[in-house]
Amino acid sequence: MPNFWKVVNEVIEKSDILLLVLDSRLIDYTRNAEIEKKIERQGKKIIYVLNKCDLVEKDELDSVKDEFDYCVFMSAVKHLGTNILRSEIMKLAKGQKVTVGVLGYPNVGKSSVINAISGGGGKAGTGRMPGYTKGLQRIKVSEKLYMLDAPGVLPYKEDDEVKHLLTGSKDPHKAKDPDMAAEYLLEQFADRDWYGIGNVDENEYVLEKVAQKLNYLKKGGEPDIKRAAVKVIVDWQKGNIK
Ligand SMILES: Nc1nc2c(ncn2[C@@H]2O[C@H](COP(=O)(O)OP(=O)(O)OP(=O)(O)O)[C@@H](O)[C@H]2O)c(=O)[nH]1
Ligand SMILES: [Mg+2]
Repeated sequence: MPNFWKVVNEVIEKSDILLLVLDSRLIDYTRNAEIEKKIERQGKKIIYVLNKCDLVEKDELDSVKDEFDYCVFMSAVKHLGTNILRSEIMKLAKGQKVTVGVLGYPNVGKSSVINAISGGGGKAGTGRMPGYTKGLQRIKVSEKLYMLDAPGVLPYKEDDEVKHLLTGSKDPHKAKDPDMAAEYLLEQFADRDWYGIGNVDENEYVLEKVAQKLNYLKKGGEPDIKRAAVKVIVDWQKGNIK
């Protein structure tokens, strides 16, 4: 993982406007007060981009709108919000040439947002696994608009694997303990019954039922909990379950 403050400071310094990209499913998780303060202290403007909004219900989003001064709901993959975001940027830029830096957790869709704004063409590399973007990259969108794509960064003091798995900042295959994050999702959204396991009794273990349902069995027929947990998190990160 690249050095957090080194990346953040460099992007802030080189930018006139900052896009802070958040995951619409986990807004509070992916917000970072320290970065916000730092940008404000430097008198630079922030636009919050609530990306992956295709993965949440609209009424959920309406209720968070008031939390932000400038925010745009966006789906970089479905091209929702692209024009609004571009016009918000140009409004703040007041017709001047601007550099817009893009910051956020790994895998929230920073590079995808840049590509959407650039009108496709895939100028910024994107990938399913967190940690795709390696170094700072300057991308010309138009004569007046330049964007800085940065690697995703996690605050140092954070060492919360569950959070990193839920936000897509960590590859579930490399998780020490994927069970906790998977259980959290399955319990939090039990009503959605993603894997068709039906009701889970108190004395049953939800991941065990998922493993059985998916036919993930170890030699001897025991359910492969870990494999099921990784599958649940991968599905969540990819937006296959929502
Ligand atoms: N459903 C959905 N998926 C998205 C959206 N935006 C990006 N993704 C997916 O999220 C994954 C990460 O996208 P990237 O643009 O590479 O994310 P990033 O923040 O640049 O990631 P790093 O460079 O690794 O920090 C990719 O699989 C994208 O297809 C969106 O609006 N909706
Ligand atoms: Mg990237």
